[in-house]
Amino acid sequence: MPKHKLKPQTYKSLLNMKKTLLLPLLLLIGFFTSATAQTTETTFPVSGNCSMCKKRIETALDVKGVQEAVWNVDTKKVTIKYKASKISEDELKKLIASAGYDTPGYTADSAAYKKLPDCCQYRTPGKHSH
Ligand SMILES: [Cu+2]
Repeated sequence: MPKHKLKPQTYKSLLNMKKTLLLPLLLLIGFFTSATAQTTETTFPVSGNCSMCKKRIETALDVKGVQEAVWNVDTKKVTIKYKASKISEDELKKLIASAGYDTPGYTADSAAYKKLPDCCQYRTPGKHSH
């Protein structure tokens, strides 16, 4: 039987199928809504100079539990969307510090800071060449 010649019976069973699918679909939507609700957003200052710093800071935050990390070169602040069940704000700050950047409560790892290019050494004024 060609597929486009559906009998009324078949339509009915299709409608029934839609009803049966509705419940799991609603459950699925509920699941995603609650998953979104578990996302925590935080913003705090992070020292830095330029787009290279931005890349380094954001790369340091590219870990499990972090959904989005954006460092703003103008405000020198990072905004992180993360799952508090997977990672804590303190851990996020430690990641940034270990990449060589100061953030409230955590001073940059000095070895990592020394490795930064001159232009990125945010503690030395006047070295900013870009
Ligand atoms: Cu830089």
